[in-house]
Amino acid sequence: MTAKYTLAFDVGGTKIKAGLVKADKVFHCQTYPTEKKSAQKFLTEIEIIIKSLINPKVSQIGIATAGLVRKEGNQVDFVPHFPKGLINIPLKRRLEKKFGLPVKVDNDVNCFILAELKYGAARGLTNVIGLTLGTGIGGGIIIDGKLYQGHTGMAGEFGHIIIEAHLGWPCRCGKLDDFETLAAGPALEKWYKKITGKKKSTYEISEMTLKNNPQALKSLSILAKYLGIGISNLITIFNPEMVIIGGGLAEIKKLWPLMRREIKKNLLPEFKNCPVAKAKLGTNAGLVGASLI
Ligand code: BMX
Repeated sequence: MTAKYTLAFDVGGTKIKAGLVKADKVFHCQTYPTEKKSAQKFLTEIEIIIKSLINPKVSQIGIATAGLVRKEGNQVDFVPHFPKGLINIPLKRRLEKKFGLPVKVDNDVNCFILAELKYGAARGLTNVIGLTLGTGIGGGIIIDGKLYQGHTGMAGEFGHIIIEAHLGWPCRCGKLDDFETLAAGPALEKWYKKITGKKKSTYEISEMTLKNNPQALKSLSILAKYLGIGISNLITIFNPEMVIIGGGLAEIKKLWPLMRREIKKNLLPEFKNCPVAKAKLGTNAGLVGASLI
């Protein structure tokens, strides 16, 4: 039998990854800067990448993208972290017409959790929630073994729930003090700046935690406090078998005990045993998941 591949994309606010996916393996993986000047330029970029990767063994195109993806039409609808030009893009319709292959589009973290369910940390489970802690906080929900998409396909935008409303920190979605404003990657920099008055990158702060720098650890513990509030709320709502966490911040070793303690602190005894585990598939989860939607 001829091996069938998905030509998969993982589209983020700064970069686009693309490759050919078969099961959990990714071939010819390439990375490009996201073309943000206009929807037209973005679509042209996607088409050029497809032309460079497509071959007769490709049976479908799968696109994992940050942003809210509307179910009917698989249109990328509203993308808070992208420039205004990149909203309401009819990706599916346009690419299907041009390449004559089925095109599927879904949110990046929906794809992440599908990949973790099939090949990663959530294998064999049926009720799981996933979060990625990166530029934003993305979410994916598996209920009874299936991705829960909600009424219009946009369920699981965990980054935009409101958990505190006193700081006035704006999210790019327009709201103040939402979960990702307080607890994603850029938030670590903001907490560090609030404590020290100094600017350091997320990477620098994470390195400083390894050397037990007190201000870096303090910033991390504030971030963990907010992760504890958000994630314990999600556990209370979904009663999952497991919570899977991925994204850049999940690589900070010292975050884990702090975050787990803060989550437990906020939970009813009945929920305290819910395991909070690290994702297994690493940076390929989005591409692998794009082949599963
Ligand atoms: C934001 C939102 C989500 C996305 C999440 C993780 C945009 C562009 N993104 O909450 O749709 O899943 O970030 O995205 O609106 P990342 O950029 O951190 O990978």
